Amino acid sequence: MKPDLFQAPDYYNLDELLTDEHKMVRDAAREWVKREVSPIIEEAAQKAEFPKSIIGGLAEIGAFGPYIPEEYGGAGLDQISYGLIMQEIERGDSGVRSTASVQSSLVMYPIFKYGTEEQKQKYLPKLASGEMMGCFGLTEPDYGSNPGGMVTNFKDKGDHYLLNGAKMWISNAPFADIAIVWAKNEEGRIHGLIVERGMEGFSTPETHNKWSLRASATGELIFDNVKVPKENLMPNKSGLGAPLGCLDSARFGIAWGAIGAAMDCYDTALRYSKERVQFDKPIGGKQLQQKKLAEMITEITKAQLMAWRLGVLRNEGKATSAQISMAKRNNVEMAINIAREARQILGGMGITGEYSIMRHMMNLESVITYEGTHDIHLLITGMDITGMPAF
Ligand code: TGC
Ligand code: FAD
Repeated sequence: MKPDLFQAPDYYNLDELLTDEHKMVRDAAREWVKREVSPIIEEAAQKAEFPKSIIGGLAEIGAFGPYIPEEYGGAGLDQISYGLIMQEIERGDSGVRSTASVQSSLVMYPIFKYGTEEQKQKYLPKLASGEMMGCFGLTEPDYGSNPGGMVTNFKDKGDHYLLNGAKMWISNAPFADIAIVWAKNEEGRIHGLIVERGMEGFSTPETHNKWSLRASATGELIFDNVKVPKENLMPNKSGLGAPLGCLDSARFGIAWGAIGAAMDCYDTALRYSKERVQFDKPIGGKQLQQKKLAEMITEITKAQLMAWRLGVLRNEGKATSAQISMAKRNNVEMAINIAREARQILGGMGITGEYSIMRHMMNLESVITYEGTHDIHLLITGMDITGMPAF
């Protein structure tokens, strides 16, 4: 892969909206991605391997639980810092950002929000340092967009719960030490359980043959009469709103992360357009290529403004789930469109692993699908403005 010459676009001087702490956190993540992710990510994606060697570095830049209080090992940062870290990591690769999103918003967040003090003390510091990795099991083979229909269930057996069922498409599953598992009790109410690797009857087969998110490990979670200790149930919230609350946090991170992927594609295409000469002129001097580039920077700028405003609302505790859905949907579509256009600017070179664009484009096919599909987020906006669910 070519050396990483990334220069972040900031067309509307958005840096002026950031605090010194935001910029420090972002620049540290940016520098780390350039140093530790860019040199290895193409090979990891080609081999379809999650590069476990970067787990320690992710922890050091505060990517695991950025907004979890320091007393539990988190970085105690605000929501905009969280967003900026996700942006920088996804500038490197959406699969690496997935690992950080899952660990932060889908594993640490539910333990912090819904768990007991003992669970927080036991798991959060180890998750923050990367000593322990987690995954989040909501989706099932027959229940993807409609997780409320899940059939995974647990029964009260007196001194333990007995868990049965299966989850699929689970990021980090093949190597996770713990899984946050959403399952129904005998009354059909959804609860979150912390299932640990090594519990008898619990297995995590890897999902192979992916053309997308190849540097992220995806797998299934299979529960065959797994005895889960009663103290592993998170008691402080139940119902579908509990997992969906975690998704709000992760979707917010994705709204920022997608900007990173788009910035990388735009920056690569802009540089290439100035260097590549056809018909005796750089292709960047041709109107058709300028139209693509000008539209890209316009869309990136709009997405940056939306993410920043959403971050302010999240910091104030005022962002609604529907506002988060709108940003996730808009920004991921923006990124995938930019990846497709940027790929064309590079001509044949655009399909090679010499450049990051094709990898981003393929990754974004997962990002536009997971954490609620593009269609589902549109329906969430539709429901919010009309009051009528059309799912
Ligand atoms: P509905 O009846 O609308 O709601 C059920 C209860 O949930 C509450 N609620 C929310 N709470 C918090 N945050 C949200 N975003 C919420 N949305 C709804 C709601 O108020 C209600 O509460 P209560 O107390 O009245 O019971 O539920 P529904 O069954 O009609 O479904 C609504 C729908 C379609 C929006 C929801 O099911 C949905 O979002 N589906 C998409 C599924 C999804 O996003 N799956 C993601 C799986 S995890 C993943 O993809 C990780 S990828 C990780 C990575 O690698 O980065
Ligand atoms: P379906 O729900 O079957 O949807 C198929 C199509 O139908 C989509 O186009 C959808 O938009 C459309 N559709 C569905 N319902 C409606 C409707 N009511 N009206 C109109 N159209 C509709 N899940 C986890 O729990 N944890 C993870 O860590 C995780 N990681 C993932 C990693 C990857 C790489 C991928 C690809 C997925 C991951 N997922 C994870 C699962 C992901 O959240 C689901 O794939 C997603 O929610 C969609 O579910 P589905 O694939 O079953 O599609």
